[in-house]
Amino acid sequence: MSQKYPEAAKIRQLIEGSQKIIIIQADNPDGDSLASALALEQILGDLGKEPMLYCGVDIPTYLRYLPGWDRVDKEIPKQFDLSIIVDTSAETLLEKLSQTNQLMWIKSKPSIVIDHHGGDQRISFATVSLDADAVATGEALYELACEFNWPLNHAALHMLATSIMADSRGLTTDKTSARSIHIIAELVEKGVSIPELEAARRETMKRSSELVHYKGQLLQRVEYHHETAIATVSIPFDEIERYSPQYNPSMLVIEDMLLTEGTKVAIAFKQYPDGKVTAKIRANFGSDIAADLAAHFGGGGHPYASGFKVTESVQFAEIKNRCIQKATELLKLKQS
Ligand SMILES: [Mn+2]
Repeated sequence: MSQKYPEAAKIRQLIEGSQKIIIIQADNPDGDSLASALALEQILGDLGKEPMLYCGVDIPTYLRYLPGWDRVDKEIPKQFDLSIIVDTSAETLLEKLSQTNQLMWIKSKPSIVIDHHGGDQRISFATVSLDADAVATGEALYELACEFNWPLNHAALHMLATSIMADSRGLTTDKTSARSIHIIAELVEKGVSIPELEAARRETMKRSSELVHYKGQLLQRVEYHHETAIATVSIPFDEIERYSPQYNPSMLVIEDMLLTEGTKVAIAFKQYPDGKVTAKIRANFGSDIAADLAAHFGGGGHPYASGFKVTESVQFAEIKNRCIQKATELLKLKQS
């Protein structure tokens, strides 16, 4: 038996001694957390256990192509023997559990954490925490499955591959190791079809023909400032009303705006009838001004993705000009 993870023996012992097992995703579910939770559900089921799935927030629509997403519940069952928290080591991401007083129940039973984030954070009440050096939680789960000779049915194999492909962005990220690629190869040998996985994912990216045409209109209206350093687009309220139920108009074009040669920052403004203006900001690698730009207007976010909202009665043109000015200033500071 390999000794990849020193925590493995304890994990096995806890699972073997439990019947009802609740699998917990944090309040920011993604492709890795959901697919690894669903893989674990299959494995535990085949081991004769009774797995249940929990997540404090709704599973985002872009993940609903994964069969089984609708088994994820927002309530912790009254009775369970063990919890397994996947894909997080941050207690702050379990806020929904503490808000609803369900965290007490989790703390009253043994808890396993299976994660791969590699930071200093640990979930304080965990009985055992595995923070694997792996590109995805699915990779760590696969290693455990091999070590324990866990059964892997087709659905489990499919979900493990989905999890690894999601977090490694198709085996292209920094943390993708030779082992990650080997595991994908092994999963393919066991019957997983990567084209099938990709086709299912792409299906969720498809949009109505109306939205495709609208995206074209938005792209036509992109304005560039300071050569092409800053790209902006403005979305009036009638378009918000018409298209938002299908898709967020800003998100239709903002990534394409960032793909313009020379563009460092992309800003999508939305105009509301009461004078409110919102801005979504995205920045390209090396131009990490998004958080500072948003903060200047009372908003917030990350260095490469942020947003703000202005409700004071200022003309839209004025807000837009000030935003472009501030962005120019911040970009200049970056260069100096
Ligand atoms: Mn992950």
